[in-house]
Parts: sequence; C-alpha cells; structure tokens
Amino acid sequence: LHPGLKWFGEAKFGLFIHWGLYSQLGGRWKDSSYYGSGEWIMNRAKAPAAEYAKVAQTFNPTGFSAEEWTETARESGIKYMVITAKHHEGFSMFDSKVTDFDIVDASPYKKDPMKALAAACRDKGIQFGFYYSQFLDWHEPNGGGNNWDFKNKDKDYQQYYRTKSIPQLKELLTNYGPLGLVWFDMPGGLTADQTKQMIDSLRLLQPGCLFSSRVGHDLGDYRDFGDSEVPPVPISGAWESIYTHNDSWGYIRHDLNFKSPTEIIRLLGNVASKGGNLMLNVGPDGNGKWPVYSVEYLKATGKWLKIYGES
Ligand code: JFZ
Repeated sequence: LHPGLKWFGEAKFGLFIHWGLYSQLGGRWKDSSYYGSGEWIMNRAKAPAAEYAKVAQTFNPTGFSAEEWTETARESGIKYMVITAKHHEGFSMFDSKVTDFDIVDASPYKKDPMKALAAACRDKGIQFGFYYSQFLDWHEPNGGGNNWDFKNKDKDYQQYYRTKSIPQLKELLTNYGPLGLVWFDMPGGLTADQTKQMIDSLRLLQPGCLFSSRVGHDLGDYRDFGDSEVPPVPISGAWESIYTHNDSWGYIRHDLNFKSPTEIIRLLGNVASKGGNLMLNVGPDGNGKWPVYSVEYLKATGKWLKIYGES
C-alpha cells in the first residue's frame, strides 16, 4: 500500500486552488467576457502566446498572504490543499530555473508564493500538493494544445516533456519540502512506457507523494472522478470528487454563483458517505484575494464541521 494513502484516506475535505495569469484577466480578454472555466480563456479567445504572455507584466498579487489562505483553510476544516503550479496557459506560479515565463522572472511580484504557501501549510498540519499540467502548455511551441500559434503536426512533444514538464516536476518535488500529492491533468503525448519512466523518475524524489489518476495509463495512486461528479454508490479504494465553489475553476469576476454552506455540507456528506474525499476549488483573483463569498461560506462550513463533523 502506498504510504500516502493513510492521510488521504482520512482527509475527507481538500481545497483546490486555481491561480494564474487567467486570475488577473478574471474572465475578460479584449472586448469580450467569458463565463465558466476562466483558466481556459487563452484557448477560448485564441490569444496569441506572445501577446498573452504580456499579462505577466501586470500580474502583481501583493494581496496574497499564505498565512491568511492557510488560516481560512484551517478554520474551514480543510486537510489538504492543491494549487496550480502551472496550468494549461503555461505560466509557472513558482520560481523555475527551466523557463523565464514564471512569476519570479516575468512578473513585477518577483517572489515565489508557493514557497510561503508550502511552509504555512506545513505549520498548520495541512497536506500540500501541486496541480501540474504535464501535457497541455499553450505557451510552448512543442507543448500540447495550442494549435492556433503552433501547428500540431510540427510538434515534438518529447522535446517539451524533456525540457520543461519533467524538469519542472522535479523542481516542484525538490524545492518545496514533502508534498502530499501531485495532481496531474489531461495526459497526452507519451506512451504507457514513457509515462511509467517519467513517474518512476519522479517517485525517486519523494516516495511518499501521491500521484493523481490523470497522470494517465492507469498509473496513478488514487482515483479522480470527472469534474463535479459523485458516484451513486459507495466505492472502495482511495478516491476524490472535485467541485468548484462557483461555476469556474479560475477567477471570473462576474461569476457570483457560489454554493452556499448548506450545499457544501451536503456535498461533503454525500462524498464522505461513499468513502471519498471532496476537493473543493476556490479561484483567487489577480491580487491574491479569495472571493469574499468563498472565505465566508468556507468558514461557515468549518463551523458546522466543528460541531457536527467527526474528528
Ligand atoms: C481539467 C482542466 O482542463 C480544467 O481547466 C480544470 O483544471 C479541471 C480541474 O481539470 O479539466 C478536466 C479534465 C478532465 C475531466 C474534466 C475536466 N474529466 O475527466 O472529466
């Protein structure tokens, strides 16, 4: 049995955080507004990679506080936190030596917020993990998904894995202390053998770290259900359902459709009764602040859990 399954099996409640350049856009690109999946805005607008990259120059989340985020999470009864180190847009929210398209080198913020967050989680006994888009990368000529700037037929996916994806995963598994998990997303461009090789090389760095099922080819350590899905019957083994607090993973400033504390508690009960964890997503804005409703409703959920939840 994987050693990480012990904490994962007892966790019940996790927090997903989608945070990147798309948070700065908040669902608007040029003259258009977008609703739902704010983190896909570059793709939906077919924004040229070079132009989209300029958003970094205005990204300065001085309102970010690792202490505040983790304190809210703790009060909310959250046991693990998973944040986007790099989403499909290709921007690294951590200090990376592999590229200059990262928060330290390309933004006026110039600091690595993941360092502070990893440390604050550790202080509060919250398991910390990274989401990493290992295949889709719309910034890179050889990354998956951007066929509007870089034709798919010309791509060398292996080159992208070799020079960005795998080296960055190694950075994440080396520079942030013990991770609870790595949340891979949307596999592609690798055979089963190549995936296995990649995973084996990463496992050496942190044998205790769990890998999510979307690493591909059935090589993950636990099962993720599709977005916003709870199985109808109890399921054995380690698994997780993922939901977002409103209608988007990444921040959309005109989306106020937040689930109430009652809805969150029902969802938690439904998932827990079937043996899984609920990982609920919040989308902080470009200043590093959570939507006020997310803070309020999550804390209310925590109050209820304190009184009625077990442990
Ligand atoms: C992926 C991302 O594309 C999306 O932006 C977000 O990060 C989400 C959490 O994950 O989207 C998916 C991936 C897989 C499924 C659904 C949405 N699926 O298997 O049902």
